[in-house]
Amino acid sequence: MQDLLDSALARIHAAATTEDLEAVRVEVLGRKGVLTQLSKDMGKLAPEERASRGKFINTAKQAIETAYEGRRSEFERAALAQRLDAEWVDLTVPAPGVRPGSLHPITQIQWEIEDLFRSMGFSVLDGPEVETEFHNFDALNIPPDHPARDMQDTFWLEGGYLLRTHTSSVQVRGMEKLGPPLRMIAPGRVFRNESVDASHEHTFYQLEGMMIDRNVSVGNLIYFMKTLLTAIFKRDVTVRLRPGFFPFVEPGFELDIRCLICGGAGCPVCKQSGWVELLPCGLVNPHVLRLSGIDPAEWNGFAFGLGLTRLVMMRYAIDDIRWLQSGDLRFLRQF
Ligand code: FA5
Repeated sequence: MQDLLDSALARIHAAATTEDLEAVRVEVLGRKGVLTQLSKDMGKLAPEERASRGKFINTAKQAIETAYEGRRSEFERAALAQRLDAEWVDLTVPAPGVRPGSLHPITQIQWEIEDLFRSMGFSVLDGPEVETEFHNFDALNIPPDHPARDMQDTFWLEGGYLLRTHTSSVQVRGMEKLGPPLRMIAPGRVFRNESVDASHEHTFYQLEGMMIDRNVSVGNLIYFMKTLLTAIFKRDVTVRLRPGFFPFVEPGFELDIRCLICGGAGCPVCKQSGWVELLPCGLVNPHVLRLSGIDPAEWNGFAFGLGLTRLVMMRYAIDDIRWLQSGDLRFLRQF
């Protein structure tokens, strides 16, 4: 009888499929199974044999059931592992044939500059592209007959509105809304009705900056401009500061960068001059502060208007501004 138990256990362990396993179970424990038959035959035994037979049957039944359950859960685990293997999907694998998109180089640099200025306590402001004449011109000390208006050919809209010609309009909104002390930058799209060439677009990006506080000096302005250019170019770049005229700053400067396309030798981007106008800036004209309700006896500040599109051209040595809005994927895939 011990043989019966041993062989049943061996067959259970050796069962290669659930069907084999089930067959052993039925053969041994089933209604007509060997052990069941042995139990039924107990009545035929002499009483002294019955006890030991009963004990054996119970022990054997328990051992077989335990072995059966163990083997059955092995089969279940293997089936589950097989199913998981078959169904496993890596959701991070890019779909075949689909190229992931990327951020436009202007957006990349804009975000870099935003992070830099945020780390120096500046807020990032947004303003409307459709502007009032007041915010784009008058509040910046550019009245209707002022020659500076001619320098920024304007797309006029109905009702006296216009497409903003520069992000300086957001300076005005920042001063009106937040008041002094103020540290803000305002990146955005601007529009000018001018003919397009290698360095001029009708639609391009600027990034305005303004700081208003007590005792702000040209030294503060130069410090922030240097920090900005060092962070963007990550190397020494040659710049020059020359007087610049903008009615909303006094004194005003033009900060030019040595052309990184030609190294200063002259090319269409720098109009053969070796220098690219990049960063006009200056100390805010007291009259502009007054127009926005800020007392110039107590407060002063600096402002700058970075040519963001041109900065991107210099950073990546892009030799024609028209690439940037071309939508040409061969160009965009490089970034
Ligand atoms: C202005 O727009 C002033 N609002 C800047 C300013 C702000 C001065 C605060 C002082 C204080 P400007 O017209 O020079 O200035 O334009 C600023 C920059 O925009 C230029 O240096 C140049 O880099 C860029 N820019 C101007 N016109 C174009 C154009 N058509 N295409 C691409 N970039 C341009």
